[in-house]
Amino acid sequence: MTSRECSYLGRREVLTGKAKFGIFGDGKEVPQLAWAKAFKNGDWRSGYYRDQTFMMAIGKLTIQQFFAGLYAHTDLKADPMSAGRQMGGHFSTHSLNEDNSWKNLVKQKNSSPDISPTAGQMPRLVGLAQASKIYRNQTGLENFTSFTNNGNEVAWGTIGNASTSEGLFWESINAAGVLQIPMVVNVWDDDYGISVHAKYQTTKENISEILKGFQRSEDSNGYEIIKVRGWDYPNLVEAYQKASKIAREEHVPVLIHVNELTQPQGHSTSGSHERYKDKDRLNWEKEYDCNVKMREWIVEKQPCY
Ligand SMILES: Cc1ncc(C[n+]2csc(CCOP(=O)(O)OP(=O)(O)O)c2C)c(N)n1
Ligand SMILES: [Mg+2]
Repeated sequence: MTSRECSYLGRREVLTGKAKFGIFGDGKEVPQLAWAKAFKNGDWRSGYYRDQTFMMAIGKLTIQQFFAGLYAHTDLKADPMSAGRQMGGHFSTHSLNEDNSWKNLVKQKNSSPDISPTAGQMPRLVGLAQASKIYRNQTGLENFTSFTNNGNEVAWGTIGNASTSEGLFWESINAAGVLQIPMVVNVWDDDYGISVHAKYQTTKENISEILKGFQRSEDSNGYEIIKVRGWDYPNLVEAYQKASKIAREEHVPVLIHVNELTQPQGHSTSGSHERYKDKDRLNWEKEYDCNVKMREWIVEKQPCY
C-alpha cells in the first residue's frame, strides 16, 4: 500500500510540474512481496522500472529516496541509485564502500543498476547467474568468500511482457538453458507494452505457452516454467519458494510468468490509459487490481490478521 501511494503521489508530482517524468510500479506490488520473501542475502537482481515495491520490501529503497530519484536530486546521499543521473525508477545497490574497497556482497541484497533500453537487463542477468555456477564448480576460487557462498546465489530478473519480444530476451533465455545456471526470470505480464496490446506482439498472447519447449523433462535438461496470476498471493509465495529452491540447489533456470497484472495509472506519466483501454478492460483492472485482491484475501481467508 505504501508503494502504491508513492505511485499515485508520483504521478501527481509530475503532472503538477514538480518532476519531469515518472514511471512507477503500480499494479505489480503483490508478486514483488512474494519474490522478496525468497530473495536472500548474496542474491542479485537485474530488472527494470516496475520494481519499486521489491526494492522497498528488501529494505533498499525508502519513500524519501524514491522521491529524490523522481526529482533527480543530484546528491548521492539523497538518491543513492544514481544521484539523479538516471531516470527515476532505475534501481541499484552499492558494491563498493566510500574508500572503493569491496563490500561483503554475500551479506547484503544486491541489484545491478537498471538501464533504460528494455530487455538490456537480460544478458547481464545471464552473467550474474553464470558467476554462481563458476564459483561452485571451478577450483581456485575458494577465497572469494565476500562474493559467494559456494555459488548458492540466485540471479533474479524482471522483464515486461512486451519486452519478451526482443532478441536479447530470446538469446538470454536460450543461453541460460544451455549453461544451466541459477537464473530466475520474472515476466510481469499486464497485457500491454505502453498502449499496444499483447495480441499485436506476442504469439498466442502467452509467453509461457510459447516457451514450453524449454521445459525440462526426465530425459533432457532445460527450464522449470511456472505460471501464476499476479493477484494470487498464496500461490505467488509458493511459486517463488519453489523457484528459489530449484535455482539455488540444482542450478536450473526458472521462468515465472506472472500474468493478470494491471497498469492502474497507465504506462507512465506521459499518457492516459483511458485512451487505449475500453470500459470492460478498465473495469476488469479495478476488480483484479492485485492490492484489492490482496485485501480481499486477508479479510476473507485470514480473519486472524
Ligand atoms: C529498446 C527499447 N525500445 C523501446 C523502448 C521504449 N519503451 C519503454 S517501456 C516500453 C514498453 C515496455 O512494455 P513491457 O515490456 O510490457 O513492460 P511494462 O511497462 O508493461 O511493465 C517501451 C516500448 C525502450 N525503452 N527500449
Ligand atoms: Mg507490459
